[in-house]
Amino acid sequence: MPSIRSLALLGSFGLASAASVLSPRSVDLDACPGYNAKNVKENKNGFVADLTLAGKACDVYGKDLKDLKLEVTYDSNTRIHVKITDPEGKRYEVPESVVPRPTTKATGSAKKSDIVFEYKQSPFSFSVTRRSTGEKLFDTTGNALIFESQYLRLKTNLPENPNIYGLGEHTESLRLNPTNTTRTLWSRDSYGVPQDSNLYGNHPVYYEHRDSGTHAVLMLNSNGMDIKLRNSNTTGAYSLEYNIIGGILDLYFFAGPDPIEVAKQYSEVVGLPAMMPYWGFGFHQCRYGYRDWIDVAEVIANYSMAGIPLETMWTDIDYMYERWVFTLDPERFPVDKVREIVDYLHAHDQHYIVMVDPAIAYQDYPAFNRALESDTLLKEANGTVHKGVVWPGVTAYPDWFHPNIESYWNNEFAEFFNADTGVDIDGVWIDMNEPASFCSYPCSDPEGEAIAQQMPPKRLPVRDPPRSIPGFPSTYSAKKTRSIDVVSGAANKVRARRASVEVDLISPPYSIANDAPYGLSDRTVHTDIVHYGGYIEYDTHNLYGTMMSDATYSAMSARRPGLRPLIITRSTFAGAGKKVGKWLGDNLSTWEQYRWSIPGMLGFASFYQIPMVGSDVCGFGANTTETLCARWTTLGAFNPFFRNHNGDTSISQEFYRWPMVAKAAKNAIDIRYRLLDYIYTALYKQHKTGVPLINPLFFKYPKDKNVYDIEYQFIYGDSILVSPVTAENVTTVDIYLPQGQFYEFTTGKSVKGEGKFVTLTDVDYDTIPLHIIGGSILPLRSESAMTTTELRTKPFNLIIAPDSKGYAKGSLYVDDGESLEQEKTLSVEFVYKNKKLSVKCNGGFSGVKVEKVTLLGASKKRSRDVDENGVLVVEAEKELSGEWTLDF
Ligand code: MIG
Repeated sequence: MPSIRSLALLGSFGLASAASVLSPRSVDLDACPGYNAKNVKENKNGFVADLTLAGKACDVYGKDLKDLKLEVTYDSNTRIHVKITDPEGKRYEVPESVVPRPTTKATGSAKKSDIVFEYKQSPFSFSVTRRSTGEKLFDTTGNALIFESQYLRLKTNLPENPNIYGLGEHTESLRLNPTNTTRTLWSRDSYGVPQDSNLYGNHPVYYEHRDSGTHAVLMLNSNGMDIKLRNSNTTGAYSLEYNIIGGILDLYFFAGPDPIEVAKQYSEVVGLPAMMPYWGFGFHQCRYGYRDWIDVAEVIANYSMAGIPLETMWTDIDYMYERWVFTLDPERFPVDKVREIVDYLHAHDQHYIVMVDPAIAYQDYPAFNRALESDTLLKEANGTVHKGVVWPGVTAYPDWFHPNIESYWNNEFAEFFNADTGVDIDGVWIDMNEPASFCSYPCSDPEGEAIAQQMPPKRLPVRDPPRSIPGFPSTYSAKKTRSIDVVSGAANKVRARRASVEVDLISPPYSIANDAPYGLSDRTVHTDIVHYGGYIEYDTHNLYGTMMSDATYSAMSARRPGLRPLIITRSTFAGAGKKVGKWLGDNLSTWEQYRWSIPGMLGFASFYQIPMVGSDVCGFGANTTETLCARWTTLGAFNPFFRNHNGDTSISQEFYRWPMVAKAAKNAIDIRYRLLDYIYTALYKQHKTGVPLINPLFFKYPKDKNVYDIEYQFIYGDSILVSPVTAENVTTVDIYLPQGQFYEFTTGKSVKGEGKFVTLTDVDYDTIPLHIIGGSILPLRSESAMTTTELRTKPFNLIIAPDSKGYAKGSLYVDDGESLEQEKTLSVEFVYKNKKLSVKCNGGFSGVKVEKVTLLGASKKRSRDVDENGVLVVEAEKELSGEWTLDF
């Protein structure tokens, strides 16, 4: 049945018609009839029912579906799965190939479950209640369910002033403003990561924390959506409302009640995160705009001369010939020079990472030609290649659904990143995979003049005269340009559209609040493009980055079988952490964005199960300052992924550029590296169980109301409270110390937490306040090192930080640091009680030594070796094997 809108679509794609389609309309959604539940059939773990439209269709944004199917399954006694879809199950659902669903059989039941599903038949509404307290966690009473072809609406009532977290990727506060937040999920190249905007990744899960417990709700849907948190100005009631433009309602409820339990339960659906190589926790240096190989070599040499540990050097798109993926610029990054750099790095136990973009230059060159031959590019309905505009100019986009894509992508990696003849990378950085285009919709003439003008400026000329770099064999000399035949792509001026009158894939009736001027298809692949297997970009847009991540994981494993790939991506969807880490994209060098990087990091590591995460340290866009860069360096050392990255037009910001920053970097890396096995153990735990490797305060102190809003302090691992200075031009910070025993990390001095804010003063620019939480034992390497390879040879110093009852515990996991399958590992449990340390080791990984044990909070009366801060250091030459004890 053709609507006026779709007729407009079939006519012109000009901006005028797009704009008229986007005009908002105000409708009373609750005046819609909703559905009646009938034919309820119980089964062992739940029930199914039919839902039929309960009255006259309201057809707000299309046609109401008359019949729906409801399926409620108690997957376990802590998880309920609720699915509402069309009876035939023909609608698009997030493909199992991208997010495989749990394969374990349902074991829960309405009688035993911690959370209970209840419903009213007419009109149909449902609630999820916590059995132990009787509280309604989710409750749609009074809010009509709307289910139309391109519009789904589900709204739950919430308690007053609820504590809602998640729904990223965003730059909002950690605890979302419950009175007026709209979270839009639609992957977008979002330079400057603005607030109130859709960003690169999409994580439709929220955690709600109450005094009585925490639960989470996942809406497993990849279509564009607005999730609205509001409180009504008439009734004052709080609510959360999903407005989704396709797919089905596919909900998972996680019971908690402990917040860390919720994180674990969420990981049971989306998957546990990948284990990363040990060296991945080393310090990474990057920038956009390293002009040539000699710039790169110089930075490596400068770090070494400055005595600042550099684990991994990165290169951005600068290395590419005209920014075509899988090419090298023969003048600026000739293959022999790049190989020389890689050899140098590897000889010094350092690593190399470069960027790969998904968009392939529409040019006559091998990577493009092979993509054509293997038929793996996204195409228009008329069979021609779909074009966008990215760095190289006109580009084509891989179709990650295509059955040939794995062999295509694996082959490009095998050829270009060949260890013997090409660029032997250790990890890879994938960008622009929203996917991004510079071309504004309708991008009707990607070969035309208008597009050429949108292109980024040409690079700087090749440099002369030659320079020599300490430690590198050759000096620089310019080479003649290799000539490459550039054949312009076949004319494709006629843009065929998917001529469907049923749905409007370009300008659907409900417009999500996508922060792009020309709609869903603006500056990305167009939403009417059909992928292999019939998947439409409209439905799968939010999965593009995750699918590229999966393909890249397979390509990296194929070229180096058996080794854990380190892949850092920009766009993510729920479950992406199974394969990759993530950086927070193009932030700016401002104090505000320095602060925002903390909730940004916590979102991914603690809520979305993507633990390998960090911001661009010192900031990407705009110019940093010495003090901002110093502070951000000390904070960055407590991001799981620690990388200094910078934009091409910003001033240089490598750590050695300013004395204050160099000092900050040395201090912070020293601590980070001594703690590296501690955080590696925490990642291993998350990889195995879903327990987050860093935590917001409420994860650890769920009963303390004062911490629900705290977002600039966090817990690194489960035992170190990190409290950075957050403002410019000050050396003080007000930090919250929950009730309990703490110790200053650097001095070991005991500090009693009283559930109050305390002011720290004289916090120098090169330090960051750290407190060990009483009750923990931390395995620290006895000293830091210039590389993580060297670090692994150091013995351990065990720090015992007892709680007020004199008890502490901790753990340590050691393996070879890089193999996917480990032959031998070491798992150690430490317990301190009754003044005795007990150590229990498991596994055959041998040769790991303890050199010292340090007891904090020791009484001066006990021994004259106890210093004025209550620190007692005991020399203890021990191996971590078997079981042993040490008396104090
Ligand atoms: O349009 O490759 O977020 O880290 O330096 C910008 C150049 C493309 C965006 C990435 C940024 C990277 C830059 N890229």
